[in-house]
Amino acid sequence: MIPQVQESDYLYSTPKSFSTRAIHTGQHAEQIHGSVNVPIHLSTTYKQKAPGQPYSSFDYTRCGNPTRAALEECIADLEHSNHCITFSSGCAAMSCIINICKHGEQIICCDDVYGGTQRYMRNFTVKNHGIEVLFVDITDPENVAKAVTEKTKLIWIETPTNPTLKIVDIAAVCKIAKEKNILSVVDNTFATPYLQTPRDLGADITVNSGTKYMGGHSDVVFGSLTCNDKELYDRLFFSAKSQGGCPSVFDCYLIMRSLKTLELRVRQATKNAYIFAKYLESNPLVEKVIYPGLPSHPQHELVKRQQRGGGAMISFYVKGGFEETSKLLKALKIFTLAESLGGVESLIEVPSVMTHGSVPADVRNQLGITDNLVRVSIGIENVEDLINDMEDALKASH
Ligand code: P1T
Repeated sequence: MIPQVQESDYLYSTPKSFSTRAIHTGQHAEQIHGSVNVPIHLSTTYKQKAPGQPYSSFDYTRCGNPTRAALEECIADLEHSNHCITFSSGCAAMSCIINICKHGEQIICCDDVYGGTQRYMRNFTVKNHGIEVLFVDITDPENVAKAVTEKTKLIWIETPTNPTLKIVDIAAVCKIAKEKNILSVVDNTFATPYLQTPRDLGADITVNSGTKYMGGHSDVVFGSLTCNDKELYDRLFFSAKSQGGCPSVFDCYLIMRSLKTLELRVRQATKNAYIFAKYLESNPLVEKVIYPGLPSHPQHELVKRQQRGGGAMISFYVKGGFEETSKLLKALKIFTLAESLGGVESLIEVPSVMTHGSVPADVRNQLGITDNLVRVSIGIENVEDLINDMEDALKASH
């Protein structure tokens, strides 16, 4: 039986004119031929009238490009921000931000954070750059207040977290950060600007792996950051252009194209995920379901306060261990066993040996990233087909 649902069950509110802004902001008809779509400007360099006098603001594509500028204007608008910088990956956006910290300073990072973010912080930020990183359970804002020292320069928030879908109270943590003059960053990859706008809750910087929902078709690796403050933007832009992780112009075009359907995709995937999570909860071969949109999530009230819906990521524990989990993954026909998330197709993975394999084993165990924890990214397929696929595979695994 497919659970029957109403829109208000899985979407709590909607951002104003989201699709209108996604389709139009920064994307004006081109002046010479009237092309409706923003052209792909492949030129790496720009002719100048005289030395130091370019025709417009562009002189070299690593530092700026007309296609990219159109996209950046659009993303800034969707994230309720004044400025945006785009990157060749989410990790490039992350390292650009972290690299504005200096030797001897300190970062507080939520403990359950994407494995790649942890890898960068543990290996480069700490070991090579001499910046201390404290991994703290910041789902309790009190823990942030306790961890802050005079050296703290940045608080890194990811919410919902990857992969255990814990929720950080953005407003509460950013308030502490603001009082102490510390920069706050929110990785908004899982929620997307459609379901959550951290800037409205006091975050200084929002970062996204556009590889996920923004791109939405598992065919572009991309990242972005947004902020409001011009002086902060200038520091971040200096970091970005110096490190050189700018995105390809063709990828910018693909992301711009995908953003136009972000609302439609996220709405459908969220609806599917809510139905799918309810189904999982009813299956006796599933030990526990973690889905922010269900009342069983310990922070569901906070989710309803700070997100516009539960999103399309679900984690669950399969009854048994790695053997049952492996059998389940083998038996699935529609879900694809693969890392990443946010595409139109449903993906499934085992974080302990895939996305979070680089996290030390003791830290994984402490966070509950065990070998029977499975993470699914629900796509926009027919949800009945997804449920039937999972039902058959669960039966085959036990
Ligand atoms: O892959 P990249 O575009 O560099 O994005 C890194 C990243 C940043 N932040 C979050 C919350 C992420 O989930 C990721 C990438 N995550 C996966 C590939 C994954 O399967 O979880």
